[in-house]
Amino acid sequence: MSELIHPLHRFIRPSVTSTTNCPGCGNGIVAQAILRAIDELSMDLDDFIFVSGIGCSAWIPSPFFNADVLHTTHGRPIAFGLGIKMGLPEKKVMVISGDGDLAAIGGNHLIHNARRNVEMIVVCLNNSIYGMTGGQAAPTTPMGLKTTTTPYGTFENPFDIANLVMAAGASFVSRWTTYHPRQITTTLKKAIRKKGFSFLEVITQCPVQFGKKTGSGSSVQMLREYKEKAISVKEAAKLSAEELPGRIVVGELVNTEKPEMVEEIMKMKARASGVKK
Ligand SMILES: Cc1ncc(C[n+]2csc(CCOP(=O)(O)OP(=O)(O)O)c2C)c(N)n1
Ligand code: SF4
Ligand SMILES: [Mg+2]
Repeated sequence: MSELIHPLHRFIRPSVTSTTNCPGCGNGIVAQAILRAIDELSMDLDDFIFVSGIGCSAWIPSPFFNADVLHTTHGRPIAFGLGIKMGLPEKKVMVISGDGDLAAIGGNHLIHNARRNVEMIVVCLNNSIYGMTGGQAAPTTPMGLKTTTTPYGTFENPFDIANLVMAAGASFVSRWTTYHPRQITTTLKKAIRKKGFSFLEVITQCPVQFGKKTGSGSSVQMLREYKEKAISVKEAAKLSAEELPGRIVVGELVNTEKPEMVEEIMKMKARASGVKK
């Protein structure tokens, strides 16, 4: 009998034989959706440079993708991504990291590179917690939740990351959940082709650190919750502000054209050196 090989297997680094993910973690769903987008665009991993910070989700490209990957420091993947884009503008830069990495310690890199509209794809896996380090409160943790660092409940209002990035000026912003893997792939195909800062927030399950604390428990239960809470941008527009809390607005939040910083710098360099472009 011939061996069945997964169609995306060729994208996986041959030396990888095990995973760091806990059973039921959403990371695998997102990893597969990303690779499927690259496959469906008939692109190659050599067209990309992947960058991640530190956290469970940062393990997605490194070591799993058989590609050029920078597994950087906590909070800094977007800064590394900008450096790569400046040096190798022909490459697609894809940052894959967590809500803590991108919106807490890395928050300024996130908003300023969204404002600059630097061409890169940023996939933010938002599990509403610091997963890898043991379940500390993140800037996305719901108000009142008891976590390792907030034993009596959090007392901070959480960020809506996609809205934050949209307000900062990114030209493409979208949100889905791990209940929507096909939509993640379709969105990423658009994001990869976009000239500008393309941000995809994926609400994802961490059954071990987050699910245990909310009582949601298993990843199946968490996926069911995503299904029930998800509402399209169009449907959400019909609801009042009082009806929206507790819902997850999914879909394309913004898709617009505006100057992209790396291209503007190249044009300026050409002007400064007297080369007409
Ligand atoms: C400068 C610095 N501060 C703190 C840490 C510890 N640290 C590593 S990962 C992490 C949080 C990870 O959370 P997130 O980015 O949401 O990723 P997840 O594990 O949830 O996927 C923290 C606080 C670190 N490695 N470096
Ligand atoms: S701790 Fe949570 S985010 Fe990290 S691998 Fe386990 S389930 Fe996934
Ligand atoms: Mg997290």
